[in-house]
Amino acid sequence: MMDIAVLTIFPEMFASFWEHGIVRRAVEAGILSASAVNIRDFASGRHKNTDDMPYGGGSGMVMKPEPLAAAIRASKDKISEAHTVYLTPQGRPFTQKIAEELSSYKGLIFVCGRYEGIDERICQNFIDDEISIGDFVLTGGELAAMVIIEAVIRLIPGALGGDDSAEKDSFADGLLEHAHYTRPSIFEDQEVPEVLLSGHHARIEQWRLETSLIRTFLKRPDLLKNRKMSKQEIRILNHWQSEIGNIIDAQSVCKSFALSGDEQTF
Ligand code: 4HQ
Repeated sequence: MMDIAVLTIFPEMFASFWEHGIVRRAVEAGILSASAVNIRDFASGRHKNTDDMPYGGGSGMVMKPEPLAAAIRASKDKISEAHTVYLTPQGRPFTQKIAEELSSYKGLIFVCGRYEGIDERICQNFIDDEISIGDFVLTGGELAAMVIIEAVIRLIPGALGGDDSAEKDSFADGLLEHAHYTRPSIFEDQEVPEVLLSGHHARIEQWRLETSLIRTFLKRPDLLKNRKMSKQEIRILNHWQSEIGNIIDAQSVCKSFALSGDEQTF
């Protein structure tokens, strides 16, 4: 059973998130408990302010430390051994590996900032981990928290409804997914690759690995650089390399017969 608390001044943003799809299924399966906590409930004073002007001047507001500290303490009391995450562009870039890491905690607390962010003393004394979902600017950490929560929940055993689809996903083995097709077998003159209709399971698996590898090489070569390849994968890439070599060799033969080099622009 994983326990998740999200600390935010906009808890309503999470209502439909908790009620749909994989999050709802995980809660109904009894493997997840999730809630949004309103930081304002921990603010004091007549106006229950959660933000204030920045020391040193300048534009924008900063989230006050006291309500945040009280809200985090209350969540830590409820969730034993919780790992506390602050969403910020300064955090470590979120990856599937970090999703796997987070999925091993019994409890997660996500702190969502608004405005210019939270008082530095909260970062220093109440936060275990800072994570960014990418190099772009959001208005608050709420959407970033949802992105991370979704990626984490689907890794909890039983969250996807029994089958092994989490292991077969993009990134699970460091490659992009192969192409997918469904009926009809001909759509606007475009046919489904013949091998997929053959019923030959070994050849289908070989085709899928081959398209995964080539797509990864073409679209995200960076993913291949830091990845240990299997013998079969090396065999596939060697095969493509020699096919490409054949094409280049054929060009060289043409060139040697050509009188002018007009076709060769590089
Ligand atoms: N934020 N990845 C919250 C982000 C962000 C990101 C900007 C977080 C504003 C207050 N969070 N502050 N990128 O852009 O996680």
